[in-house]
Amino acid sequence: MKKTLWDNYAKDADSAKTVIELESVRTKHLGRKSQISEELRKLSQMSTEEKRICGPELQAMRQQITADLDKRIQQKEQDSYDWESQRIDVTLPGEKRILGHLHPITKTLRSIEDIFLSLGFEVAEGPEIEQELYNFDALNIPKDHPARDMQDAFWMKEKDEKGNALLPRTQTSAVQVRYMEKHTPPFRIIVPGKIFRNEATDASHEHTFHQFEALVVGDNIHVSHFKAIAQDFFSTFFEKDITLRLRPSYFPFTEPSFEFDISCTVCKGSGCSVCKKSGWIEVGGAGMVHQNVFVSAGYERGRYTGFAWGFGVERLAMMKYKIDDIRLFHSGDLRFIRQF
Ligand code: FA5
Repeated sequence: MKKTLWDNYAKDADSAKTVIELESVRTKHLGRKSQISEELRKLSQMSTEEKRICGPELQAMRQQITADLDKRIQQKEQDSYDWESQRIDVTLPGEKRILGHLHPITKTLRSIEDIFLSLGFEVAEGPEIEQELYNFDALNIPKDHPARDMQDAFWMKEKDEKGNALLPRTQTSAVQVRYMEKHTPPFRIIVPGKIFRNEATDASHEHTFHQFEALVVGDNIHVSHFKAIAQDFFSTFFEKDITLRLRPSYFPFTEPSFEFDISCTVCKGSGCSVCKKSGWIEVGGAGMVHQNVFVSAGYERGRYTGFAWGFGVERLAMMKYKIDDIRLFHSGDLRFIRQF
């Protein structure tokens, strides 16, 4: 019986040419309707003695056929593998992959940070959702002060856990008192960050944009320090000699306050469409830190002097890359982004 089972199986297995045919042999010789299954079913009618002999014999035959089939299938798979189609031609040109890259604003922020780090400044940060206290009150802008209208704010419906009114900050100046509360002069920091204003947009105004604040506080800091550092920064940033101009202005948190212009990087001051024929471009506000702000931070009135400025990052990027509409930065238009 054993021999017949094996011979029948081996005959079929030898004539099978493919893996599929070998699988049919498996069904025929090991499946439910196979002879071996038939013999196994008959065991129940046999005597105990017969069962003791035939049972293990049939199981061993099953295992032998299974093992032999597995071996044959593995061999067939190897023989029929199409090695040629898997060959890699290393001389073929590579496929070009589209890589992402940094957004022009991120690039601009990074180059600003690099320049200031090389001048010995530290980079400080603050939250984008800010307390009314740091964004306004501590900066010498009390609630009923008309200067609040200089920057239209969005307000949050929720207050924080201590009941403080919250808003998306309208200026990076909000970080000034936050930083000073925790640090003692002398120090020099820049604060790059995103800010938000409830404004109508046009080619040079966004509701969401970036500023970078500079704050230098110590003994005997004066306007000439500010001018020298700004001159150095702009010449390095634009990789050309830049002339600065300060005009008197008003900010509640600085006294005196300035509006800050640089010579037009496009026409070098002779007058063009970018500078509206004036030869100058306004880039930010600045001034000597008001003593009331130092008092808000817990410093003694009159103990320190310092300067601060807040420059618009998009405006600088527009001049550097010659972009004529600020709204392009957040447009999500890949034709624009891919140029950088
Ligand atoms: C301020 O935000 C003051 N915090 C600046 C400051 C800091 C003064 C420290 C004194 C001391 P102002 O609102 O002018 O000032 O904004 C400063 C700069 O941000 C502007 O000169 C401009 O470059 C940029 N800016 C202002 N509004 C917008 C806007 N809607 N879109 C894009 N850039 C803007």
